[in-house]
Amino acid sequence: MVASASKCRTCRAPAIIDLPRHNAHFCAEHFLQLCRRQVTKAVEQFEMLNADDKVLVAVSGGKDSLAVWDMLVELGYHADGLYIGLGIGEYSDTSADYARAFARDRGLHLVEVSLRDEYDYDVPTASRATRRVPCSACGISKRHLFDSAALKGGYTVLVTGHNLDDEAAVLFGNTLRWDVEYLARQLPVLPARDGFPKKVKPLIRLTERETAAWCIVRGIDYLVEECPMAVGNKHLAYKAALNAIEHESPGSKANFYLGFLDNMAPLLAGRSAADEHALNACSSCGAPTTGELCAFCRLVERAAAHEPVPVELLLRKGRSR
Ligand code: Q46
Ligand code: ZN
Ligand code: ZN
Repeated sequence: MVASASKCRTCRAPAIIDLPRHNAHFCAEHFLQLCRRQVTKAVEQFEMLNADDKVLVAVSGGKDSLAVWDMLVELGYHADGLYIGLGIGEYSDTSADYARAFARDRGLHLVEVSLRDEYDYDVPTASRATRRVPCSACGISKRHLFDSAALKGGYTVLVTGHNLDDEAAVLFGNTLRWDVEYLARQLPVLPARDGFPKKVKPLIRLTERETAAWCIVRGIDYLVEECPMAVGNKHLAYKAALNAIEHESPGSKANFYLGFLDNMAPLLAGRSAADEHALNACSSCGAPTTGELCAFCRLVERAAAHEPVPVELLLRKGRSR
């Protein structure tokens, strides 16, 4: 990760990582300290968590979600995990193993929900049945199940592992389209309202390289493989573009996203039409929605009636496009 002669900025011991955007190298101990400080700073600046919150962390088995769960427990929060079995072939089976092993080894509680077992469908089938791209069907499912699991379990906050790279890439996409509606809602904290739990993103000040390094230093085994459905996703192209800029000009990514939060987000407050719609209860599941039936129940209706679609079928289709 780093040239062997480099020394930690704080203690001058041999460094294990260089962080060009901080123009410094760090040893393991002071790297972890920097990560904790960045998370604490985000939590405090945006009033994400209180000491007495009951926290539910959405975990996928990947580096970000396991790192944020680990950090919050280490910082003294009461935090349980939530794993959603999306039914994306082998990827989902392996990701579940990582999430379970993490929880088991640390004596933590993992709530599990399986789309196939509990709702009779999986993401590839929902994608085919609703003619949506897999990530759209997946997103509708995850958002609904995050909300319902948090409310059912009496959790006060739902945490996701979105990091600086994720948020900067989403911001980049929203800016390229000047999508004011999405820009106005791209905040690291969404307050609880009308049957939705509070949702927060404590990793917004850490890059994915840093969360991966956190896991390595802390001995956390995580699933390195990305979801096979992400191939060809625009999000990955935006990340690559931002990485190229970051390489030339370290710190650009943080300036872009954190600068947006400081300078632009306040100007957009109140510009989201979604905040204005009156919500009523879904006639099937009771979740808040603008229509009669919520998007999740409409998706389940069609996906559960469809014969199961193996993930390989969608991947083959993706390759031949
Ligand atoms: S899990 Fe789901 Fe992601 Fe896979 S299908 Fe897309 S949204 S890429 S975070
Ligand atoms: Zn040090
Ligand atoms: Zn519903």
